[in-house]
Amino acid sequence: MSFNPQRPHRRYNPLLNEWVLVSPHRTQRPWQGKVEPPVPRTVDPNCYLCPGNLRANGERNPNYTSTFVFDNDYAALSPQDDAGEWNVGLFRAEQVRGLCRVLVYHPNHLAHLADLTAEEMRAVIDMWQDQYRDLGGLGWVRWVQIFENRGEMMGASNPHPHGQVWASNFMPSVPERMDESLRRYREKHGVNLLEELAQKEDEAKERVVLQNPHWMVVVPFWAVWPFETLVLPRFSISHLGLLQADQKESLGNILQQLIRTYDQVFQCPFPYSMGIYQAPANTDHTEHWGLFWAFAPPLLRSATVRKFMVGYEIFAQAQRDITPELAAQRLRECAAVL
Ligand code: H2U
Repeated sequence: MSFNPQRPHRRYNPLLNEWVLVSPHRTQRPWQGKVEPPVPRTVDPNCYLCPGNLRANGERNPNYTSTFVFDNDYAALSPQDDAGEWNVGLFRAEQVRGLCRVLVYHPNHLAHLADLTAEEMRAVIDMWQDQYRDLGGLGWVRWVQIFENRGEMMGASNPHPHGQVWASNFMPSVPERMDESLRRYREKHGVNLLEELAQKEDEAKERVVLQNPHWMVVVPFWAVWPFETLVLPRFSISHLGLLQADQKESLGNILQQLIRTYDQVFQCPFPYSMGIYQAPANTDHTEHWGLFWAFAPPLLRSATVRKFMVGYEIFAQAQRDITPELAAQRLRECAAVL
């Protein structure tokens, strides 16, 4: 097979059954678009996530000393499914049920994940695990989505480090597609796609950014965001509830290393959306699933120039300029100076 990755091509994403257009020759194009000023990190005495402070709904936070979880005061989902339904020709709507919680990592308003001690990071992982067990333990929950938006550029409404969890009685569209792809792959090839992916990336090495005995960070072959990564386990595991103590310790370590690496790329707190994928809850057959973290950071050229998902990408298909291999190399270089 002959393949010149420096020429325009498209790459297949087997997780989502979709393609990304890769146009490496465009990296030289001039940029006169939007430049965003860096956001200074300052303490806000009225922060609604800080210990002892008032939230927008008038409730007061406890004087918490570690992690802190509360029901989102502006939840996107409600535990009551009382909307009814509408099913008239093309126009279809269904009632849904769910819970949304805010997951605060630490009392310190300025401490990000990578700033935490190993013990504090472990508390965050324990919190994710508890949330999956607790919400997945509700018989009606199908999908537990844990995520974090870091930085104003990614829509974080407050710099105090926090994530969220949304649990729903339905499979959201992206995991639904992933479920379908993972199931089909297992049926066709008799192996778990995610385990195969970790093994093949380990062999190929060129897209591996970081690794330790339990985990590896790769820029996926089909990455859409310039410095997109996946944190994959090097062992079989389908959900957070099954994580063991030593796996949690090395997970905390590699996640912190990854965030420090990101912060090195453009010498700024690298904005991202991070999401945790794992098997659907209350579902019988999940052998095709795996636990992994996905990081979607928007920065492209500097601390202030981001990639926009617009134009061709809204109407036709995702597109990237620098190749995933080059992005992985750049990230490895940044990791090496830490
Ligand atoms: P983001 O920064 O990722 O938007 O998360 C903050 C969440 O905190 C957001 O979903 C909630 C918002 O609804 N929130 C509260 O629940 N209570 C508040 O007092 C303010 C914000």
